[in-house]
This record gives sequence, structure tokens and C-alpha cells, in this order.
Amino acid sequence: MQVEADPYPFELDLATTALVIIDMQRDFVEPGGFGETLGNDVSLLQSVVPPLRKVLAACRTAGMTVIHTREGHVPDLSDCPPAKLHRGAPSLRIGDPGPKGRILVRGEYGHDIIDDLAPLPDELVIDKPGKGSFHGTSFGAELEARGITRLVVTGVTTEVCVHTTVREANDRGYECLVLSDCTGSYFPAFHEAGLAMIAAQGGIFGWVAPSGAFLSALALQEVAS
Ligand code: C5J
Repeated sequence: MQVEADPYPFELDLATTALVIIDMQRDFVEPGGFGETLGNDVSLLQSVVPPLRKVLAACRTAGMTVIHTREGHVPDLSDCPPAKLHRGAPSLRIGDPGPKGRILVRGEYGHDIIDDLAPLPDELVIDKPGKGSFHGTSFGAELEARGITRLVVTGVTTEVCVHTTVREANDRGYECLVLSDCTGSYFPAFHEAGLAMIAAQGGIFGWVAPSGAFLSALALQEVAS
């Protein structure tokens, strides 16, 4: 089965494909977290939630591997490079107490995934200290152990953690399909440009499709099997 995608159809093989949901954490999506401390309007990310809920439900029904990621740091911040900690002039820094707990710190309420997309107990959650999902994590080893070679990538933000993960994955030989309406940015122009960069030059980093195209292919796959 194929997903109609840019720049050409993406082969969908459920056994070797994982849905990856990047950083749908309160710290990025809700007020009072890391995203807002950087001066962003976090309401811009809300449109990602309804289509992503549908995709998550469909992937669970189809029995696909589902992997969630969270960006954040251990409580003593020993995994947070000083360059990241001291960058810019945020209203609160990583580790400072905020309305949803310490900013971007593992175990805090704000660090966790939003209720609408909460992982099931058997779904893998990768905690990552950086923007990419491979750097400093077991993500690559977990994919390899499951025989996963293709990633359907969703989450936030398009040009930061989604892009970094897709670039890391592409360099490691993974085929990545990014779902356009299931990714989002605080900067609409960066979202559009980020998606265009993935599919440009014959799919230099991978493929892009709306979630409707992915869901249609998934439904056809289930009828065929
Ligand atoms: C950011 C992310 N934007 N999850 N992180 O700092 O994209």
C-alpha cells in the first residue's frame, strides 16, 4: 500500500514502520512551560492535537509500533549543556520553578505528554536531552531491536525537534514520512519552509503528506490484510 505524498508515494509497510510522536509535552503545547518562557504563543500548536489524536488511534488499532519522545533534563541538569542552559534571555530558565513544575525537567508535570496523547503503558517513551531523538538516547537501538526502518513522524516543533529527528534518521538510513497537519510550529512560515525542505530535491530528507492521505492508506491496508 502507498501513501500519496510529496514528492512521490511513500510505501507503507506496517511491520517495519513506527509512528513517532515528538515532544507533545505540556512544556511546549500549554501555557506556563518552556515554549512560553522563550516568548512563543503556544496556542499556535493546538491545531496539531485533533488530527494527531486520530492518527494515534488509527495506528493503535492497526497494531503499529508507537513511540513517544520528550525533551528534557535530569533534575540536577547534568545532561543540559551550559550552552543550552544559558542561551538567550527567557523569562524562566531550564530548571527554574514554573507554574507546571521546574521548566523542562524530567518527572515534572510540565515535562509530561498532554492528556489527549498520553502514551499507553506498553508504548515506548524516549527521554532526550536534545532536539534530535537519536542524540544521547536509546532510540536507534530500540528501532533496530523492533526491525523498524520507516518512520511516520509527527509532533512539535516542525523546524526544531521534528526536523532534527528526521535529519538524524535520514542520515542513519531510515525512510521518514512527515504528516503535515500533525506537526506544528510557533512560526507558521518556518512550518511551511520546514516541510518544503524535507520533500525538496526528490525527497532529500523524506516525504510529506497530510494525515488524511496516511489514514486512507492505512484503512486500505487493513481491508487488504
Ligand atoms: C524546541 C522542540 N522547539 N520540541 N523543542 O525547543 O521542538
